[in-house]
Amino acid sequence: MQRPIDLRSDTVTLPTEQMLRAMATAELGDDVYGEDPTVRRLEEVAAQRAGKEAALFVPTGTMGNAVAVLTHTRRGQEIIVGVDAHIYDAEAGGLAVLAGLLARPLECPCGRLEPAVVEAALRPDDVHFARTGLLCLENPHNAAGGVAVPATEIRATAEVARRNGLPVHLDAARLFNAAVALGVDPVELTAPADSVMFCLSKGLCAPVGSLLAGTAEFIAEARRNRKMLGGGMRQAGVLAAAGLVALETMVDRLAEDHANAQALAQGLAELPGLEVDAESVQTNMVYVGTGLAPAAGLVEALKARGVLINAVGAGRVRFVTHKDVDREAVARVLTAASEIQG
Ligand code: TLP
Repeated sequence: MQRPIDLRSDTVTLPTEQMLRAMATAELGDDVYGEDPTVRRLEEVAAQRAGKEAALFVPTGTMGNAVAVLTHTRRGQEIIVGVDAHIYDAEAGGLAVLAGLLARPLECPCGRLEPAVVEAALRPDDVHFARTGLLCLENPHNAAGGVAVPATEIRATAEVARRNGLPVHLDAARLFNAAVALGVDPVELTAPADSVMFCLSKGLCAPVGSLLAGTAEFIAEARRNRKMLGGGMRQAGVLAAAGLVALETMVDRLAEDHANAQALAQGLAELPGLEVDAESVQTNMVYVGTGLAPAAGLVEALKARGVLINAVGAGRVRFVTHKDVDREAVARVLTAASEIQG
């Protein structure tokens, strides 16, 4: 029996040999004392790649987002966010529980928060209202299909916040997927935001780790909030070492994952009973509607044929391509799916 083809997420990727070697030989110290040279190096490289003054290494994207909102806002404020943004929809209510925020979830068609819609959601200065404290954008937008939102559109939405003195946080868990898909430097996408979070542990294949980047002042305060959440790690250089290799070696190859996702989408679109918009697939995610058939049925039937995917609703599933899924694996997935749908 062959190993299953795991398309549940790009988070399932295993570290490369080069990462494991770097981890084994990393120079280490106690990072809470600021003495881990490998973490420091990663934070410097990450800040540079994100075009910000400073960066902070955090264990997960979820913690990076939580630290960001804690650092930008005060309890009782409102955060403007897309209704299906990860930070609102898939981070266990951290906005409310940890940061004491009210969410102002807005429709976000195709991963875009329209400037006029954001403008209309801003609270006037009135004692009845919570103060608007933060605008959060996501790019690529996961639930919208991994779509990469161009810099011009991010800038236009962020500009509304800027004009109104509101900080902007960008959840760019898959920042480099967006940059590769759009053919731009990541800095173009991050520039409109005050802070940005990106992950090393997804398509870049590091085992653990994300970065939060922003001004030096913001990151100094974020460091305190990370400690409060229990994210002050000691010899974290053992993880940062893999992150450095991820940034050095794994960014350009994301284009392969995108091409494989496109091939998968086109193949699935030909099968009866599946709803796929191959044209909208820009990065490494393929969301598929299962029509009237329950998504769980397709998940189980594919699992029986050695293909793992996730249901993301009663009638919707997600396939995610990554380093450990090559073109031959895509062909096997399509064969398995055609046996079921045929
Ligand atoms: N996303 C995971 C799941 O939680 C859905 C995945 O498999 O896609 N922001 C965005 C846009 C994300 O997609 C994710 C993870 C996170 C934040 C959180 O990152 P982690 O998993 O490191 O906490």
